[in-house]
Amino acid sequence: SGRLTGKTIVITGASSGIGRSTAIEFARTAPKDLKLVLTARRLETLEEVAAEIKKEVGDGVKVLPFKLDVSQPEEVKTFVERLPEEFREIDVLVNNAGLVKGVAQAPSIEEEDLNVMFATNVTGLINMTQAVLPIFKKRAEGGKGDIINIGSIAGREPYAGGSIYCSTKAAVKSFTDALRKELVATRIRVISVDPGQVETNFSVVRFYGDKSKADAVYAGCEPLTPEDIAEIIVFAAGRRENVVVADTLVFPSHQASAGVMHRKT
Ligand code: NDP
Ligand code: 8X3
Repeated sequence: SGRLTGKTIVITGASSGIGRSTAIEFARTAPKDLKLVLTARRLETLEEVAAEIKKEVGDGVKVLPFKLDVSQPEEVKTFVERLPEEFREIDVLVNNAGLVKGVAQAPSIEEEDLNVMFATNVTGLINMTQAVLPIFKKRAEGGKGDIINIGSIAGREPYAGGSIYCSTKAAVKSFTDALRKELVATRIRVISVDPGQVETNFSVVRFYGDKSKADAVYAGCEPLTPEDIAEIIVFAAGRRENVVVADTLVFPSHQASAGVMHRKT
């Protein structure tokens, strides 16, 4: 939509799944004068996404692949100053980077898994928000810009074998909802998108690379595609300035809660 023309958009975790699809969807929706900063740990994969966007929409969209590990506070703190000047006037931050590790239950949860999930999903998201908000707050009317946080059904409904991941997403929900209240006197929009089951690399990462275990998660189901979530993110960012898509929960039709899944046998 015309409302997105000329915007600068930062996406974390843009090398795969929902983040990657969101980058492509923004480019398709606003193929003129958009600036996309694509961040993740894998720079080469980001470069492939950038090439794909260029092939599809041409040179109207400027894409900057940028290596950034959100779990490293020092990298995040210096992120904005390390951007080339033409990409620093950020309008939209999509806090999408996140992961789950394992299905272990207490007291068998690996310390490393616990730490990486919190450092990425929670501290990383908060640090990114704090790095970008000062740019938003300099603008008129108390500030302007969009923070779009990717939560999860897991943040609303914790399940056995997901205690840590669910805790991280509950923390994202609380941070998001508090932030919206803190910024109520501004034009800064705090937007939450909470997906249910989406087929991405998510379950492959959960099972430490075991593809057959990941596939079993979706057996007999028709999960959402990352494009489905990307469309909702881009829709929210493209609304009229006074419209805040504050909170969304998105399921595929066979899913009715974290645990209620209809499987075809
Ligand atoms: P993917 O595994 O496909 O993508 C995850 C992305 O996060 C990758 O681009 C990865 O890039 C990036 N990432 C992971 N760790 C870091 C880090 N430390 N710093 C920067 N980037 C990082 O999974 P999804 O697309 O499914 O996940 C995206 C978000 O959606 C997550 O927050 C997830 O919790 C959430 N979600 C997913 C659901 C699902 O069913 N798939 C449902 C609900 C929410 P790289 O490895 O290159 O760093
Ligand atoms: C991912 C959804 O239910 O697999 O956030 O944890 S779930």
